[in-house]
Amino acid sequence: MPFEYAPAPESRAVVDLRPSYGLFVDGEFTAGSGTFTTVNPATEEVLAEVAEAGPADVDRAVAAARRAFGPWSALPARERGKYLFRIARILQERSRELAVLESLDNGKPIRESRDVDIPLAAAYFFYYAGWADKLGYAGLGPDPRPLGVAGQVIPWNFPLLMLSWKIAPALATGNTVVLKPAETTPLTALLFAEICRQADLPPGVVNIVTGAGATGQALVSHPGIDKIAFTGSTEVGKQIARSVAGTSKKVTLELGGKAANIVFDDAPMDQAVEGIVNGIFFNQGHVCCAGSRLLVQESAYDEVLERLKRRLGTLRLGDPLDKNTDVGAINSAAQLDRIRELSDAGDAEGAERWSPPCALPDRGFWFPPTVFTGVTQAHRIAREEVFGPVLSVLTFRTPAEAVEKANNTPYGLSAGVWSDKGSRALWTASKLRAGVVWQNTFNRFDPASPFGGFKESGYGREGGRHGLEAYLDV
Ligand code: TAP
Repeated sequence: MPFEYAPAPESRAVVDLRPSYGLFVDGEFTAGSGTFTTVNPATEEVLAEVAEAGPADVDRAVAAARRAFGPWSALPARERGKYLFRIARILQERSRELAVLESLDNGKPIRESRDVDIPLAAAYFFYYAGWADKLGYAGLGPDPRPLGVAGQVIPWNFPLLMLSWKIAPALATGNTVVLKPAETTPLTALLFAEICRQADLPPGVVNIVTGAGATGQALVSHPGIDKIAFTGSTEVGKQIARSVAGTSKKVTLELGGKAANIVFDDAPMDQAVEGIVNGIFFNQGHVCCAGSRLLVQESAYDEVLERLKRRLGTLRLGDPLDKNTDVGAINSAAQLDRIRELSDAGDAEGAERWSPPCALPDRGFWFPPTVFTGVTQAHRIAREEVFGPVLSVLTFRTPAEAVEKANNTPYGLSAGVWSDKGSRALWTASKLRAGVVWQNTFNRFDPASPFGGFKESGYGREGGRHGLEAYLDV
């Protein structure tokens, strides 16, 4: 490190953190059946007390969404679009407040919440606002109809962004929603509820029920739900699929991943190393489409590893609100335990662990950027989703071997290919069983592009024109 950085903390003063938050039902904040606390994972400080929704609260929220559905779906489509444009603009206006709150509750660096999460969340609202009055031209028939009430359950890794992926297309197509954020990251969803009020959205169109897994279960099993949109683990996704079998509920599932990031020896190396870092250390690796399996062509192995280690030595881990921070806190103690368990399994199974010198703060949940070499396809760290800043490195000799190894996973959400040769990249992409394949980049998102998985990574698509279909009776 040639010099030290001075601290550059973003101010917390922009956030008006309340001591307690209620459920958002029928346009009002109300009490639930109990409460829980949400903490700052970087310090373990309690941020707020949050209402927990029991089955009766979920029932109230579904009833409110049902009452709102008639008038909302009957609104002229361009009027629905205006509400979405208004919400998108307020997200932009309040972006600093949302970014700070997201970093406080989630532990992600402010650089990411400020430059990625919040701008993208606004972009999804802008994008679907534009579709609201053009549904007849989406290639889904002349008069596609909304489904009714959508029950939506989201995880903690991109709280506001996942909310926007769910709520924006649902509202644009004339549905109403009941959304459950993750237990550890409810705060930006509750600020979004305030934004719905600020935008004068009619009561009941958006309802937010906070709580843990049991609240999610009460929501997805509620008979008044017409459509379920779930993002989370494959295990819970399978439970949901089983619980809706035989009902008329429509379901989309966005589940886990174990993406291969394939680096050929003709890759643009500086770019590739940045892409590897962005692929697995962005958002502490809490990314479903993270490039957690690096496949390097043997002839480039020494060069890639040397450059990668040098680059990792410059990453700054620490206070998520510091604008110089690259790697923030792990979202929860439970997730930290999971990362430790799988990393220990990597050691036990014979892989070689490496981390740059990196002091971890005394309080909070932290894990250093970690690279495992000597990984085989049989190792747990090559097969299971770590959902943390842990990269497994494997090698290959030929393109066919790269493809075979990349596809040797029960998942199929994303993949990356690094090569200067277009024909090689396209050949490889066409053989990969993954919903998204990036070439010479990684972890890029755009509202116009569909996203979703193959195999155990789920079914259905979110984003783009395809994302409309999940909310329409076509
Ligand atoms: P999960 O434990 O599956 O939790 C996801 C959401 O479901 C949370 O809101 C959770 O509530 C709730 N939930 C838990 N049990 C439930 C049940 N039986 N019925 C209904 N809802 C239930 O996953 P996670 O640990 O939060 O997130 C990590 C996983 O999400 C990873 O596997 C990751 O790959 C995946 N993920 C996928 C994507 C896409 S787009 N494919 C995006 C992000 C994350 P609580 O949080 O309160 O427990």
